[in-house]
Amino acid sequence: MPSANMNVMIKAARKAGRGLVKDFREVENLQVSVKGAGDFVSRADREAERLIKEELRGARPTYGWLGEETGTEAGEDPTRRWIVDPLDGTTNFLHGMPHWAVSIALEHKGEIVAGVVFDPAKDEMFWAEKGAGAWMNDQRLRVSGRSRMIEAVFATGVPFGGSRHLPAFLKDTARIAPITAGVRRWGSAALDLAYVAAGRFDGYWERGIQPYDVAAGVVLVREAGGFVEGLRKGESPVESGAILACNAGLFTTFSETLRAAD
Ligand code: 2AM
Ligand code: CA
Ligand code: CA
Repeated sequence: MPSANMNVMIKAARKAGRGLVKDFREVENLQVSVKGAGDFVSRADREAERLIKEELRGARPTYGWLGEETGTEAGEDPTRRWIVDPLDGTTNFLHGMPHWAVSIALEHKGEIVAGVVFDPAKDEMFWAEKGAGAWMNDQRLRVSGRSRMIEAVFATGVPFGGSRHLPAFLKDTARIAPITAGVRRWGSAALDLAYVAAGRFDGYWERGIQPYDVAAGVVLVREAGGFVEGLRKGESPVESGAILACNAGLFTTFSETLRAAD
């Protein structure tokens, strides 16, 4: 049974999802000019964040806030904070590709205790709460059982637009790609982690990410029996900007391959 907080998070994600689906249809139907598309999408994600904030702050007015579009706001309760990316996978959205999501996490005393990643185009609601398991709609999730790298498929993100993380990413890929069944770049960090939780991807790594990209996904993977760590040993996967996640059987090989000294 989802908790009261989880019901609030799911309701907020659905509400934002409904608005985003309408906007996405306009993009798909080419009613948005290529020139105006960037502005259209930034309006869509600002509106989605507004809806989410209204819902979450309405239900839990004392909690703090971190949202991609509106930044941070301290709450009366310094121990609890919502972490929200209203639209993760913006580039897919803009190009009419149905692979994007709403991501909402709840942090308590510095730890992510609940997360929702909602893919409205496929009506897949991924949700997890610490100690209560990970779910997709009403189906329990479990990470994959593959323990051989050569059978495993990994998701990642390619650093964009002149990012300083590109050389390290190329090194990672040179190590991982030759020993695995495949590497995918689908453009939504939140869904990459949800798919690891669902056993679709066997693992995921990325550099140059923000807390709101991965906060909800981290609890999904852990509650589905997977491992999540900072790419640099000992660092936070949510705060450090570099993350790895996978099932238990692959963890040693995957993490050691990515962390190997040059
Ligand atoms: P976004 O769609 O919310 O921007 C994919 O690798 C991840 O990187 C996604 O979580 C995506 O989030 C983020 N991303 C993609 N392009 C980006 C850009 N130009 N600037 C910042 N983040 C980006
Ligand atoms: Ca994002
Ligand atoms: Ca976003």
